[in-house]
Amino acid sequence: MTSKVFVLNGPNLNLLGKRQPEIYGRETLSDVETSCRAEGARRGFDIRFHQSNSEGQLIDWIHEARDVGAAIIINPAAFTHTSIAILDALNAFDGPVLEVHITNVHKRESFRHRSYVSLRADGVIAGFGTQGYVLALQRIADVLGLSTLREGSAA
Ligand code: CA2
Repeated sequence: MTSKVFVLNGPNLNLLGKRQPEIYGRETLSDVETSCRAEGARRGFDIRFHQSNSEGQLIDWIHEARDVGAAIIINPAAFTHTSIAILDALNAFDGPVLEVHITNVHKRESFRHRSYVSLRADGVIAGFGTQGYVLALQRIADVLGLSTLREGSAA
């Protein structure tokens, strides 16, 4: 059966590529989704790609992943630094969890240096731009033991 990998995105990431390109780059969230689906196809993943500005909705998707998901990649955006509720939901998920940040949060304001989600994450990717999502998928493939690329796909 195809492994379902949840790629979850928090508040304001729907504005990616439309505002503050000097900080977050020019790729839109739709471009990120396309890259994740392409990498997912190479790795044999069924990608569940979501974005919400609501904490409750993100938690509901984490709960859904408890039932059907093999792994979670999450950019919780500002909830990274505030949400014990998202941490609690991730703690109830058994598979690998990778935290992704487009920017290097450690180079930014001190309030971005603390991450509740990192208390659960198996790994954190920060500062690699939107490429971080694809790197996270490659890592998930290794962790799940599904690193073989599909025949005919570009590496
Ligand atoms: O670097 C990241 O990926 C962040 O998770 C992005 C969050 C920020 O609160 C975190 O500290 C680090 C902000 C996401 C907002 O994205 C925007 C994109 C374009 C324009 C405005 C906001």
